[in-house]
Amino acid sequence: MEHNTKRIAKDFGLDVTILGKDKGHFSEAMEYNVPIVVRGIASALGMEPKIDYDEILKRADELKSMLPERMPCFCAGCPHRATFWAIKQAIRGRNVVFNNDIGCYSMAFFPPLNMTSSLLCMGSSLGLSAGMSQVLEDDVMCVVGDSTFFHATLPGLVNSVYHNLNVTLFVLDNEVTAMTGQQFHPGTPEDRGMPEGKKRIKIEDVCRGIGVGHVAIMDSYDVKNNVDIIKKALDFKGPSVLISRRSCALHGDRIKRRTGEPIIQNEVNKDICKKPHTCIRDFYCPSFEFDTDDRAARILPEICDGCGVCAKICPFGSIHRKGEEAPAKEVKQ
Ligand SMILES: Cc1ncc(C[n+]2csc(CCOP(=O)(O)OP(=O)(O)O)c2C)c(N)n1
Repeated sequence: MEHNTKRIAKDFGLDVTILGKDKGHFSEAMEYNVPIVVRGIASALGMEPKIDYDEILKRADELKSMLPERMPCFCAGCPHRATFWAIKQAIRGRNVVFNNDIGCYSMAFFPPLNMTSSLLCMGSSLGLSAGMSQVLEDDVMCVVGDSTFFHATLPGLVNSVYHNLNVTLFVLDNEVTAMTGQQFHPGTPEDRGMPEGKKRIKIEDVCRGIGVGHVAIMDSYDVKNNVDIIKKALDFKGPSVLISRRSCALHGDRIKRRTGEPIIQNEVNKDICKKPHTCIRDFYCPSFEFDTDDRAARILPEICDGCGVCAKICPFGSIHRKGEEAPAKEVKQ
């Protein structure tokens, strides 16, 4: 922008000084924040900033240290959490390379999942996997979102089919471009808020059309069945695509609130809970709270979105939907 501004000024013969990165008022690299911008403007104008930002930042750091540390995590009800839970069970005992991509699912890189081997840039995961699959003995898998599939994964998929590579691609289809604010994309179903006049393109149709030999669709919340579906895809020789489908929890809940569909939350039955804390430590859903009095898990009604996946993964079946006695079917840990 700075160089173009200079070019335009030159074209119009303007005798103006243009200040910016070239003269060192702003840095060439890294993200900007308010103090950086204010200091840059002040230095360009030869002034001292009127606010002492160093003091404010020091104070903010002090306050930050008072908060308990927590890794960024998936929202309550996020289907990605359930998909990764199933993937974790399915790859147990296998040598796997798992390349990540850019979207909400990038968080699988962080604890407690620690599940992916690389995280580079949008669309990189299948390209990297395609290369790796030609030199590694391991199962090579990668994950993209539905938006990233259309935006930056198609060339890698064509390449994988053309060379018949042993890669498994997970497409986490949550209907929207969740991370950047739930925008629609070509795969958003027409009846889930897609603007009128747009035509949905189904991810499975694209994959089959390109010639992917093994394409399966999973319900992200159906953790138990998904473990077997994933194992089968990993055993398949050639490129395989697994589409894990469930609405982004925030998007889905917004539609439910609009249509009046009830959100039935879950609760922990403290008489059954043996306090393994799987739900807090491993499942890492923000709707769980640790009760410091009795060391049991508690579900916060203001956060729980009623997805019910916690009930499926609880090793003691101590979680159930409010108003129901029995938990959902247990899933082996
Ligand atoms: C080349 C590039 N374009 C755009 C972005 C901005 N961006 C970050 S995440 C994202 C979309 C993620 O959507 P999706 O893959 O569907 O995953 P979700 O967040 O829904 O799980 C975009 C467009 C980017 N990081 N890189």
